[in-house]
Amino acid sequence: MHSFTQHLLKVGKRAAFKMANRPSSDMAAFREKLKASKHLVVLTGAGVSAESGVPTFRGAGGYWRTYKAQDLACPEAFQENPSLVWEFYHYRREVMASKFPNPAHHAIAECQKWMEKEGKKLVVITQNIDELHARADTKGVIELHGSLFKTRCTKCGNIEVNKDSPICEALRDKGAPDPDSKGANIPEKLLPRCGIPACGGLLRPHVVWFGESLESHILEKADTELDGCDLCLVVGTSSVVYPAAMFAPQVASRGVSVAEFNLETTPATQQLGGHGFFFSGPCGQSLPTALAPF
Ligand code: BJW
Ligand code: ZN
Repeated sequence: MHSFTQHLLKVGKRAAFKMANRPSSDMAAFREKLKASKHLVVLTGAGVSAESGVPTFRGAGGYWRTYKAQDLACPEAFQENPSLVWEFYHYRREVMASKFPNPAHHAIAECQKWMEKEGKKLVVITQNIDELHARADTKGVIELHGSLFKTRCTKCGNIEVNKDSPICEALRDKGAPDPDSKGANIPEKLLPRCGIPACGGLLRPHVVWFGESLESHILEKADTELDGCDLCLVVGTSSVVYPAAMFAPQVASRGVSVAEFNLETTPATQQLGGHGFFFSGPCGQSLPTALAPF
């Protein structure tokens, strides 16, 4: 055969393969899968809280002062300047007082309720630390990256729920986000300290920073759900941060349908395959339709 014809055939085959393996945006077909599902996993990222007014990490609002969130969400930053990192987390804790779950969080929580009534299971695995899923009344949320409202002692390891506002007097009125704000340089002894009298160590936010391992019991719980689910939703995550970025491909490789809800495609989208779904647009609009009770 003429090499040019061969080339055309190859290109055509590749295009046909791509088309067949492209995720579908057929909502009715997705709803059929949902109706049949007995074990649904919903993996969420910052985009699920975006319509509540919580900034995402890699979007335009992902800066605090002149720092990218990722620059402060690492152990090196805390070691170098715990005051600055505490100002950042103190600010984010205070901001959450004026933020509320949005229709996406509520749709997931409602779906969990009706699935449970039918003897089925919906489990949320979130990368978010804002606790908005729990505030929407979703039960048993698996928090991969910890919580803004928990502290961990750097000396004795004690973990505690802490919803104090401010978390300590020295942080009162600190943490302003504008780029020209100066660091408060709070001495370590005035930063949040461990309440265990014999300890008194420096507290840190109980969150997972870059380069740190996720808690093994949390990862095991997540793995069990991912291995047992028969449908998976991936909502509002850029799918670039590991290990969460592996979860959708891991489920799709078992031949299970994964439905992605995002404003834009992500590295996960190409790995959903022909049995996957992609729904473009704000999830506060798409999820209430997708997860409406039957
Ligand atoms: C909407 C929307 C709307 C907006 N509707 N959608 C393997 C390969 C390469 C690197 C690594 C690897 N394994 C580990 C690493 C290193 C590292 C990593 O992944 N780096 C990558 C960046 C390359 N991972 C780690 O260090 C992890 N630890 C680990 O694996 O330990 C073992 C190990 C260590 C080192 C090397 C090898 C192994 C720990 C990761 C911890 C992440 N921590 C943070 C901070 C948490 C605390 C805090 O909040 O301050 O977690 S970083 C930040 O990213 C945060 C988020 O949970 C996480 C994910 O971000 P997310 O949620 O996806 O947000 P965005 O902003 O990125 O995306 C928002 C999306 O929403 C976008 O797609 C929008 O389009 C969309 N959207 N509005 C629908 N209305
Ligand atoms: Zn302690």
